Amino acid sequence: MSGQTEQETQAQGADAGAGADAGGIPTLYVCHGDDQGPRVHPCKRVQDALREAGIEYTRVTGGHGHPISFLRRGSRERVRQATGDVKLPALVLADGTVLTHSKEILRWVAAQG
Ligand SMILES: N[C@@H](CCC(=O)N[C@@H](CS)C(=O)NCC(=O)O)C(=O)O
Repeated sequence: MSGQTEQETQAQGADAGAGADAGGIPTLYVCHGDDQGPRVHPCKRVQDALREAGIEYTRVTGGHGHPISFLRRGSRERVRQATGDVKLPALVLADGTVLTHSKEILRWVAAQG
């Protein structure tokens, strides 16, 4: 299995975290598509990479993702509070560092080896 925790949290729910969780595990904010769909999907790509690298993370569904901004639905206020932006995917590291582009996240994952 993967190193992923089962602690999925809806970002708009009352218990959504504001960043990395208390245990120092990074928090990954993804769109509603999560890690389904084609490998080209950024939220899937970063989760595949995290799993392959054996890096544990907490997944938060941050919103209904869509490349066209006006087609996105729902508030992303919790994502903005946690990451300073509304882009998905975004990874918040234990030290509070925010990685907001899938390429940046993939670079960080590759550097953990
Ligand atoms: N170039 C960005 C694209 C990210 C992207 O397209 N994310 C999807 C969700 S996986 C999306 O719909 N983004 C717009 C959004 O945040 O709704 C990346 O690779 O991180």
